[in-house]
Amino acid sequence: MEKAPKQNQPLVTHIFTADPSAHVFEGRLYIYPSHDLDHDGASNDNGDQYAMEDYHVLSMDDFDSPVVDHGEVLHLRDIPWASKQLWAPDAAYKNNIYYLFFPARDHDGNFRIGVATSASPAGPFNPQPDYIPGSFSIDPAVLVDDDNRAYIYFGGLWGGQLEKWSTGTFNPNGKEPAADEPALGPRVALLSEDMLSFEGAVQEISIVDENGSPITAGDEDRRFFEGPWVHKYNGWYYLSYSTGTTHKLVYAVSRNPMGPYTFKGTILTPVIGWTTHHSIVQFRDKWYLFYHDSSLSEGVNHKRCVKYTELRYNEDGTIQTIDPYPG
Ligand code: FUB
Repeated sequence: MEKAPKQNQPLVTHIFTADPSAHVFEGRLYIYPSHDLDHDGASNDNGDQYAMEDYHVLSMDDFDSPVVDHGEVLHLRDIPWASKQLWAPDAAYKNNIYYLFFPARDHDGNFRIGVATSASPAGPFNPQPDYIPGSFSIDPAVLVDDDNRAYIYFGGLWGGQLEKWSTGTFNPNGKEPAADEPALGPRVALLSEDMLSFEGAVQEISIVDENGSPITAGDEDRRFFEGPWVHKYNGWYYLSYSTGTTHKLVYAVSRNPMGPYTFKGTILTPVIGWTTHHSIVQFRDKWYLFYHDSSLSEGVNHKRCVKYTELRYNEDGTIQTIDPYPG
């Protein structure tokens, strides 16, 4: 058990953690991170350095309480369809069941998205024997809306292979669009009532600028790269994501969970390390950003640590930009 966390400091230091998906379940905060491995293997744009093999769940009663590590809740060896790289997960609650959604490479080397279930938010999680039919790419994030419909958002470029799925089927030579063409958007699908499959077709989300023109692939300060997250505030859907090559967390808003979304601004300026990945959650009367950086390993990209900080809205609903290293 670790001490009570401080804002902008690692939540835990006994393991490397990343990609935090935070939720309030049963009145407590639960964080579903990736569990980074401490290794010196190859590092490349394909993401081979992110060689994670299991998931841990972290939780805390509130921000004044110690962080509990619930230990290993799911391991690669127990997932029949997966071969390697358990990347950024998310969790959801519906039907009195907790669902863990996670990406991994299948036995052909393609990223797919799987589901595992538990009676407890702290796991352990029992994986389905196969990945979600029709799933691809990485970084699932699930929103259970006020009407109890559940939407799954996902996608990521480069190692996450999204550009290889732009036609709907896998093309090993698939490329990002030209700089002046619309960028690839994250994907969204409605989840079936039992949360184990997609209902209807996977759709691409359009992200547009203030004039309604699509954000282009060359607009690397604003285009989607990976790590989609959707939360709801005052009746608006907020889609936030990483810009990858420019290392920002940015957001866009819509009245419809499936978009189109209008680009609004930057949530978090670049952190130490290449990747930036986050979640946004309301706990009691405040909002929080959970994110990661590589400060715990002094800058090693694949040895990251999860942190949190308060997130504030302006009166017009825009989000105040956060500096991860204040003062
Ligand atoms: O943790 C592995 C990958 O790095 C995630 O899936 C991406 O979002 C990036 O954080």
